[in-house]
Amino acid sequence: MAVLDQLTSQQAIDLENKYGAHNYHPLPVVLHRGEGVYVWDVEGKKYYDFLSAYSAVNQGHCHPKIVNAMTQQAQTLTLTSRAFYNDMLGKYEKFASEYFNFDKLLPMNTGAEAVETALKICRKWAYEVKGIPENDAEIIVCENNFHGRTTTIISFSNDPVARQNFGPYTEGFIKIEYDNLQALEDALKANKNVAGFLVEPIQGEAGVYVPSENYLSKAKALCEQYNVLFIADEVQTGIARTGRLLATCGNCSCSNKNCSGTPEVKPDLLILGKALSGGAYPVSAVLANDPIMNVIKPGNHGSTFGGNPIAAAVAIAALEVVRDERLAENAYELGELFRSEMNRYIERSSIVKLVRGKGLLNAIVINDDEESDTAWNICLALRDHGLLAKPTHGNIIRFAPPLVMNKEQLLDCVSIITTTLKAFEI
Ligand code: IF1
Repeated sequence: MAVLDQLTSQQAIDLENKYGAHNYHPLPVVLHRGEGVYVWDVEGKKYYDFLSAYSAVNQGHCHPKIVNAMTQQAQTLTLTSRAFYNDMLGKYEKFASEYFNFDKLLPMNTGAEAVETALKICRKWAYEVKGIPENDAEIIVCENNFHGRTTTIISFSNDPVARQNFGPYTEGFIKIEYDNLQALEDALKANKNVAGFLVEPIQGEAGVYVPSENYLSKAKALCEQYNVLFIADEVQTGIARTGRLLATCGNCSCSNKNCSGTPEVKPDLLILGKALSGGAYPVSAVLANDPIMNVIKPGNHGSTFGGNPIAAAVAIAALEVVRDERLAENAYELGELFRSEMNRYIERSSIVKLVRGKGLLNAIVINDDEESDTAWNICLALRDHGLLAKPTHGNIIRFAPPLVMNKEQLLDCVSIITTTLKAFEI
C-alpha cells in the first residue's frame, strides 16, 4: 500500500500491531483530524475528546494561533542547537519566566526530561548550597507517583508494570504516603541529608487523587523549615487544567478571580510540560529563582532540541492563548458544573461511586474492583456515543476535555456520559 493511501481503522490498527512495539493498549479508535474540543476518526465519525492527550491539548486541537506560530517559525529556523544563540529562545525565556513569576527557565522537551532536570538541579543545590556531603542527597517522593518513564524516575515508582525488570534502580529516594504531612515531617526529621520533596499537586495516574485542603501549603512550610526544595511536578496539573494557571498557584500571574483566598504555594522548582505547547510540539521546562538555578553551569546539562526556535515560538503562543481565552476561569467554572451535574447523577447511581477532581481534571470511580473491565467497557460505550476517555485503573475513568470547551458542549457531554452509564446500572 502506498504511504499516503487513506487507511481504514482496522488497517491502521493492524499496522501498529505488526510493526510497532506493544508498549500501549489503546482504545480501538483511529483518529485522523482534530479541531478544538473535537476529533474525527478515519471513517469521519466525530468525538468529544475527553482526554486531551493526557492534558497536553488544553488549548484545543490545532489551535490556529499555535499552529500559525509553529508553521511560521518552521519556515524561518527550526533548530540551531545550543552551540549557538537563536533569536527566539531568550524571548520565550523572558516571557515564560515573567508569566510564572520566576527568575529563570531551563528548556527541555518531554515531561520526564524536565523531571530529571529538576532532580539534577536539586541534588547540585544540595551539595553546593545546602552543604550535604557528596553522593548523600536524598529526595522525598510520594507513593503512587507518576513522573515519567526514565530509569531514574521508575526507580521511585511503585507501579510494578512500570518498573519490574528495569533494574538496577537509582538510589537516593525516600518514599512516603501522599497527602500525609506527618509522614513528610517524620522523613525530614529522620534524614539530615534531604535535598528536596517532589510532589504532584494532584496525583493523575493514581486516579486524579486530590490531596486535603492546605496539604501543599503545609508541605511547603515544612520544606522551608528543613531547608529542603519543594519541587512541584505540574506537567499534568499546570497550564490552567485545574481551574488555575497552576495548581500550586503561588503569586503566578493568573487572572482567575476565583483564585483569591486559595492557599498560595510557590514551588522552589516548577516542572511544566504537556500543555506548555498546547500539544503541538514536545516542550517542557523547569523554572526556578537564581539562587537555585544558578548552580547549573555550562556543560552540566542540556539537550539538542531543548530551547529550539519552534518550541519557543509555540510555547509563547500556547501561553498567550491560555491568558487571552481565560482558560483557567473557564476550567474552573466548567469543572464546578461538571462535578455538580455528575453528583446529581451519582445520587441515584449504583454503578458510579463518586466524582472527584479540580477544574477540568476529574475522574469517576466505578463501583467495581480494580481488576474488573467495567471502566474499559464503559469507555468503549462512550466511544460509540461520540466521547473519548480512558480508564486509569480498572475502575477509574479520567475526564479531562480541552479547556476551550463551552457550557453547552459540556452539558452535551454530561448527557452522553450519563446516558452511557445508565446502560451499565445494575
Ligand atoms: C504515558 C498517566 C497522564 C505526568 C507527570 C511527568 C510526566 C507525566 C505528572 C512525564 C506524564 C503521561 C505520560 C503517559 C501517560 C501519562 C499520564 F496516565 F500516566 F498519568 F498524563 F495522566 N509528570 N504523564 O503525568 O511526561 O515524559 O510523558 O512528557 O503514556 O506514559 P512525558
